[in-house]
Amino acid sequence: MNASAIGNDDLVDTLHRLRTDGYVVLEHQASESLIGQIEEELAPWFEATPRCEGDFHGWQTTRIASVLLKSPAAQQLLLDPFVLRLLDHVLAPYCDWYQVNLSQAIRLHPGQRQQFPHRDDDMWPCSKTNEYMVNVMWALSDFTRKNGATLLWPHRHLASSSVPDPREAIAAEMPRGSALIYLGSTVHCGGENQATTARTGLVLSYCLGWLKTYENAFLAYPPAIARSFPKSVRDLLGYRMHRPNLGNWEGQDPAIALTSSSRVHPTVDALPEDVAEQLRSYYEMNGR
Ligand SMILES: O=C(O)CCC(=O)C(=O)O
Ligand SMILES: [Fe+2]
Repeated sequence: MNASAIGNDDLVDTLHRLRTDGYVVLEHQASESLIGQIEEELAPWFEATPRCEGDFHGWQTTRIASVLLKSPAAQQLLLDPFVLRLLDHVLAPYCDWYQVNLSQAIRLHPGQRQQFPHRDDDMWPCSKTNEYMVNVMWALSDFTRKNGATLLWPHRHLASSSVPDPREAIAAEMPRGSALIYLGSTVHCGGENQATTARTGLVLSYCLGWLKTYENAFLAYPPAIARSFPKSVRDLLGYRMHRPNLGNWEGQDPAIALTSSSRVHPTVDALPEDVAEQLRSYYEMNGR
């Protein structure tokens, strides 16, 4: 990974492009050896997993879920420091902490038609005044217009909904190891694969910590599995309390489920400092 070479100017510039265009490409963000390792770990899963069923997920497409388990090396991409710094600006101001929305490897086989243009954040059916999610599509193969590179409609995240003109789409052409970052509000879709070889990407997506996620993290990575993950990954999966009081287990920080199966616990407050202070002054003022 070359994130350490990225300075603050790059962060400001990348954030600006992400917010303005709705997407940005970081070329060669991951090392060839890391991408090779992920590819190797996912190969048997791609071999074994049947093709998707449905017009949205694509009939000539293979998708692999629970990637952080099936490819432990992919956890390094999840924790890419530069990506996390971007999320600190785009998502962190609107939640206690942001979380993994999904991990999904996507292989578009030759003949896969163009996907329906959509906004991923339409999963959450409400009007939005800030971003709810950010996707990172890691290129595990080269992405070209011919093999189905993700199509994006720049600036459409700011516009009203209507099916956009395919002629206005940009194809996120990028070499293997690059990262396409796009907002949940960005109109996009998988391209048509007119090539003779597959296009493979790995989507790691992040969303506000208080949302219901696309992939159920606690079934994908139950305590017996999550226990062996680094804390930084477990935190991103939601093995922590989202203040105030969201996501607890037996009234406690859900992280205790990794070390204890006891079901006899006190329910404890998990409050942000300003709320805790509000409660304290309420009782002080009322003399109790
Ligand atoms: O495969 C791609 O390029 C994009 C897939 C996508 O947008 C989706 O499945 O939501
Ligand atoms: Fe999508």
